[in-house]
Amino acid sequence: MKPTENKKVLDFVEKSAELAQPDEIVWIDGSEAQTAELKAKAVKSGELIKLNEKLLPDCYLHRTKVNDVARVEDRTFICTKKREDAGPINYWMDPKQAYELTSEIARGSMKGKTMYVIPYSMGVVGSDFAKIGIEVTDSVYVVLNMNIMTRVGNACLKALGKDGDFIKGFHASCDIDAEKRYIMHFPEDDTIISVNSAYGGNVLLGKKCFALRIASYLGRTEGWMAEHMLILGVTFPDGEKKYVAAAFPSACGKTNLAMLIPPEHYLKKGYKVECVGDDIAWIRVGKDGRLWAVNPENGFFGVAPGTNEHSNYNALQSTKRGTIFTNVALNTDDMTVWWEGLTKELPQHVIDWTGKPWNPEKFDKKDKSTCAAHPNSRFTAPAKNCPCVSPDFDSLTGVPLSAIIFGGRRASTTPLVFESRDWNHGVFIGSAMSSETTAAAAGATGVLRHDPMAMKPFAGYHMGDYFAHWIEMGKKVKNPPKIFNVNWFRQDKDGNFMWPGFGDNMRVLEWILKRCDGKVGAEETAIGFVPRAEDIDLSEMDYEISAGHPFGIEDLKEILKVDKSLWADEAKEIEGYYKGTIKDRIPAELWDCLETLKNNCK
Ligand code: OXD
Ligand code: MN
Repeated sequence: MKPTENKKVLDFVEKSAELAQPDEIVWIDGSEAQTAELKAKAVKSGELIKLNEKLLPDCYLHRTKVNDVARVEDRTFICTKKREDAGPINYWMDPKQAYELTSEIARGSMKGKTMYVIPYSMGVVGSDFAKIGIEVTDSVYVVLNMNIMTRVGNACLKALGKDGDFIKGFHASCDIDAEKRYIMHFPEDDTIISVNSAYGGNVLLGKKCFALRIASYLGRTEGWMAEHMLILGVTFPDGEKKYVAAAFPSACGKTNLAMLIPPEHYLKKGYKVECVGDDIAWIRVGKDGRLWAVNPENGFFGVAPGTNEHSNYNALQSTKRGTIFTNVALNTDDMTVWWEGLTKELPQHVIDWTGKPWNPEKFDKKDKSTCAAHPNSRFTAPAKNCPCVSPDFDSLTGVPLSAIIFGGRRASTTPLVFESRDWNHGVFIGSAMSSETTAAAAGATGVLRHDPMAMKPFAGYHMGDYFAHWIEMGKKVKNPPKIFNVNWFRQDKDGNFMWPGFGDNMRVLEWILKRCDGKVGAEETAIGFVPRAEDIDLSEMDYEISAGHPFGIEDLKEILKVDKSLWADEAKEIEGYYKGTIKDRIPAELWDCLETLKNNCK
């Protein structure tokens, strides 16, 4: 029996089945019994490897094909009727052509297979923020991951009722042929089509495809925002709680910041940090004139390498049960998982992410091809596992934002932290963000690229219009959050990181939140307000920049410095990006900010 009478849902499922021709259709109901059955099926087929039940209960390992390990930005399209509406930095395809092309590829591709229908909600079912999607897929791996990452099952169909609208998602694994891989978005039709991939970011359609690309488009038309941001809450010793949202490009530490453990002396004073979300924020203007945010996801799709007890204890704990690992290494001594950075000692009996025995003697930190785990290997872990998950995680109203933080990976130029002069200047700072590329997307790593608001790969429409939407939102908020920029990645001339990052970022967060309350001063510089070094708490700091060089106030001064000549170059670079890449639709307010920056750096 079909679990819904919603004709639009039934039509979508029928049309998808007509095209892909599966042998059977299974509706995902969200029950534990069905989930257990699917896990057993995936283990039997070899899609999942069951891990040690004692050490990692209900955890599994999955390996993708070696040609399918990251998001593929050059095969990700925004298919609007008018090319210019997708803008200059999205790949565009005519919708008719895109439908024809993907239909051709997907036709008959589920023969002999099961098509699963996943009703899911981004956001708590029934909240004002929540939106429903239906994803059809031929992959059990996708079903099981969506089950962790979103709220899945009959409750979503019930919320949809007989006539409710939803985002249609069609995923067919086909032959995982990289040449025929397409991730298509039709924002004007509320539709996503993904073929020939089985990597998370390309196929868990609720995540980047819906919650960012389609949702950013919806947000613009409906007056809200979908952002690539973590959300965290800080509780002060007096019990007051404040929330912050922060946008960093992929694999730049959003999960680490979202789950930060403050240094010991902060904990002793009673500070607490709680995680509301690690990747995506949906933000609306509340009745009180503040911005309110929810995390529409229900789990973490985090980068595994580098995660360990010290770097991110909370993330590691989150992966201890009910987790699906993708492309990490398998430790055959005890059927647990391993990745570079998990332990100092290298395990001796390991199968690498491609399924081959790994030779620890050949491991060379600097050569990614010798790694046991893929650099973009991931864990899909339920948010409720996280020891510091916020009690507001399931809040229907979301949390009010005191600050928005932008950041990127910059070896030079950008100071540890600075504050914008006002909302529009903050939008300018976000629009001018650039960062060194990481393994989260296919292509070279370590190359500096512009990534406005960390949304370069995720804005579902013209980037100039997206900037204008930010400016418009600023006009609607009576009490806007203050906007900051941070850079945890400054390097000295020998390439050593000058700031410890991780838990010590609390010191910067404290300054930021004090600024929001007007409790601390700052120095006005050419680029905005920068802390006075003595206003950042450096007590009990334990970091050596390099051998015999413990971090001190002089180092802090160095990474707070604003070098006008570097910023004059940066202004030229931003101007080149605006004029040469975005080209049009950039709001006048941002050109004014650029002019001010140029003048300030003369
Ligand atoms: C992610 C990404 O997976 O940004 O979150 O690539
Ligand atoms: Mn992300």
